[in-house]
Amino acid sequence: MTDTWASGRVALITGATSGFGEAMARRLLAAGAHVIATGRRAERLTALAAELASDRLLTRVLDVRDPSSIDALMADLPAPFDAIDILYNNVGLALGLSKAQEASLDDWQTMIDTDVTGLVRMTRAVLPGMVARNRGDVINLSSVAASYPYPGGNVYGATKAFVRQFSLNLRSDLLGTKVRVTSIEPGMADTEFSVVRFKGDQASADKVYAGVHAMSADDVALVCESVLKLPAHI
Ligand code: NDP
Ligand code: 8X3
Repeated sequence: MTDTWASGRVALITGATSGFGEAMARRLLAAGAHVIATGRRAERLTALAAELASDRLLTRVLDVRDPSSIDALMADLPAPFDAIDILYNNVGLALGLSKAQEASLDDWQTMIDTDVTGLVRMTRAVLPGMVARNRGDVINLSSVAASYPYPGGNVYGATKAFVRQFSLNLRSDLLGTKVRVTSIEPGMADTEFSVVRFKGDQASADKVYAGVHAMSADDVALVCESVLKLPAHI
């Protein structure tokens, strides 16, 4: 493969078994990057590896809510996959659409553990290497829900506001380095997001996208690709 904008770059993608993460993994791999694709569903990772059949693709089971899972991933990356310079911090989920006075506290805790604590832990695991190499892109998946509330969005929206604000604060800390942080805040995109939100209820999930020209996962990957193509000073 001839050199491209992605040649020689190493991307760690969280949530690569579906949706935005899978689309980004495909795009990065096609563009020549080395890709570490992660997620909890081992069978999806195995299928992806079999389909894409590339020695630039490494798959690893990862649960971002489990610190030991993150430690094990980071401790066991063979060269050149150990020099990560793209962190696609994509894992996140919404659970339920109940109003705050009726919502499940367990669901709230799972969203916070995943969307906030998981993303923070992944960032803390990868950032020191990027700073040491003075090279890198952190792409954090926030949402329009970070800025625009809707009934039942309560804790999900708040986790995404955290992601956006965390991204802005990271920029302050990284000023003077060539590590760039980008908060991506998509609107509605047709992925497994709503099936997860409605806990497997496909009919309720389908209603979310009925009559709407929702984005695809690859549309979002295209936006992220345009960020990754920018020179480091932008
Ligand atoms: P999907 O449900 O399609 O994908 C979510 C991915 O996250 C899956 O690969 C899932 O894999 C993984 N995941 C979930 N929990 C964990 C965990 N604990 N540890 C590791 N991996 C986990 O959703 P999207 O692709 O749509 O969402 C991606 C991100 O974009 C999320 O942060 C979401 O909040 C955000 N977003 C989505 C929008 C939309 O409309 N779709 C709009 C705006 C933002 P597995 O189950 O195998 O672990
Ligand atoms: C996902 C988009 O509008 O369903 O973050 O919250 S929305």
